[in-house]
Amino acid sequence: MPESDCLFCKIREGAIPAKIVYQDEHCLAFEDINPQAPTHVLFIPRKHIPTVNDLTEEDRALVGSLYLGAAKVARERGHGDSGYRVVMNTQRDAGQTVFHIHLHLLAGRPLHWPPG
Ligand code: IU
Repeated sequence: MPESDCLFCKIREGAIPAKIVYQDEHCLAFEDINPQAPTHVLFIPRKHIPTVNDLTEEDRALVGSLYLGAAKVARERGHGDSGYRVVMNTQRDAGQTVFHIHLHLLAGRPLHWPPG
């Protein structure tokens, strides 16, 4: 899919509205439109990267920003001690539906393991 057709690139550009809750040099985060838990936030890199398979050495700082951002928002919302999950679905069998990598932050209820 070309970047111009990417839903999350359009959110990054402000062309599609989203409730932005975090931003830094490398990434931004917004509320998931179909939340699966009381906290369900998606952290995306500003750079268009379709799947985890497409990460390169130059993306190390970017990946770190996704996790640091998720931990910050989780702590701010009071989930630091009770717990939260960060997960990045990759390709069809894992349920990836949007091909611009995104780290899900899920919290606010007991999260079962393994996920379905
Ligand atoms: P997945 O890991 O690719 O399955 O996650 C995609 C997520 O993007 C999913 O949780 C959707 O609810 C979410 N989402 C969104 O927040 N806004 C949208 O316009 C669309 C999907 I389409």
